[in-house]
Amino acid sequence: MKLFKKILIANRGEIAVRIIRACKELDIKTVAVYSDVDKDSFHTRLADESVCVGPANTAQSYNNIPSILTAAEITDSEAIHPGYGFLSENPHFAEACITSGITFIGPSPESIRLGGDKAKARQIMKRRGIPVVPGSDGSVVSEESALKSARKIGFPVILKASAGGGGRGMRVAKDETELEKLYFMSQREALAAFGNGEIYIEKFIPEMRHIEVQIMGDSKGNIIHLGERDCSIQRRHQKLIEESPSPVATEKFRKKIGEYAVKAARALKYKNAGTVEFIVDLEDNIYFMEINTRLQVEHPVTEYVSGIDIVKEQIKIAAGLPIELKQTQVKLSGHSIECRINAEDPERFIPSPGKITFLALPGGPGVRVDTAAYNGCVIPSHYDSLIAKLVVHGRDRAEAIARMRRSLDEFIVEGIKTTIPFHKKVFNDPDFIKGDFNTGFLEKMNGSKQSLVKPEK
Ligand code: MV4
Repeated sequence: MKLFKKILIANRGEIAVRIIRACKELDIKTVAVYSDVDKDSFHTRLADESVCVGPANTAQSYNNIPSILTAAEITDSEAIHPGYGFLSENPHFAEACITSGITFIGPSPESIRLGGDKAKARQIMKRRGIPVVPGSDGSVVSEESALKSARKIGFPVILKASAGGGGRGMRVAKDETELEKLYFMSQREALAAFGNGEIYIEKFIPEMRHIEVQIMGDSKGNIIHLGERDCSIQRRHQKLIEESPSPVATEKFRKKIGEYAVKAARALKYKNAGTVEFIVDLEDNIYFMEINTRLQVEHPVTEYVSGIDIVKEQIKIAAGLPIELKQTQVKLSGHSIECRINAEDPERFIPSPGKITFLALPGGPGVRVDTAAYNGCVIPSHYDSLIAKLVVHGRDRAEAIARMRRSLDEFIVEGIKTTIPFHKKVFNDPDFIKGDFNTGFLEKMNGSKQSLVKPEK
């Protein structure tokens, strides 16, 4: 049975390539969309058809809803896969697809809306009995209510934007005087960045691990999880390395965090693939942080340990098929790690766009590279700097680390700077090798100031 005849991929780069690959394996025709500067990009070549949706500027192309829907209509596409970023978590887009009679490969507009309101999501989860970090009940509506809530939970507190996620607009206040200042600062920043100034408050957890759980729901209400990913190695709230399983997870821990994740997904009547993010403190206490209602960049590590093709599952679920696996049939094996290879100066992490004059990709046992880069391609300056995901799998963490190290050595990119040298450093760090790291790791490794808490004078 054919799931769909044709799918339009509303994205670019490595994730568009990833989705086209899943479609090909399912014998589904593909339509790529591209902006002027992506005319010669790999995703455009790989798809059966391609449509220009506008100029380089994303507001006029990849984020342009009428343009994307028109491209779907003129090509007779039955469904749209949004990938990550761009329109993937835009409830209006999901709604517009449905209204146009096109299947949106993702959750319902209502789930997307709730997931996008971080303060509301926290409140919903708390009421369902899922532990959340002590903090405000929903958003704080005034400076006074922010102060009241902070006094109750105790300083330091962290201010987060309800519409944010991923760390933008975040501020840490160590006392009342700071909170007064930072409340308005956060609000202004959130308003400017997201068009929504709503702020909520959490107790600041100084040394946390960021651990997230891959979930899948179908239209019959079945929900399963595919284990956790540890994403604690971040810089300026950009994940750089992800792995599964987490070096701190025991069977018991996985069962507990998995149950919380499935419960969180149920609360939103979740269908399709999603991720529930948690904060894990030094005593292994688990707290719900937020739910991401899209396919994530780091999904391949879960694919490697679970043996499940998450993108193919997304397409089957969108076509109305049930998830075939029961939770007890999900078998996780070995260890997988991903390095995000960005077109960036590895010292200063500033973008390094331009022409790739020579490219050699690593390979061999247990190595996967997801990329849209090729010899002679041009990395435009207009988009995300992620150019490749280097993903390895081994029987255990030590084998995965060994495979990553030799793969980083095999990986040659000339013409632009990449984060490969940074990754080589991390994979030689004794604490990383021991699995002894948390979100303060990069700061510790090279003394770089990425801390949210200003050092005392
Ligand atoms: C926190 C936190 C401490 N306490 N929440 C959330 C999004 C992520 N990008 C940063 N986040 C944090 N949330 C509470 N209640 C500290 C961080 C954080 C962090 C988290 C993961 C990886 C690196 C980080 C670096 C600084 C702060």
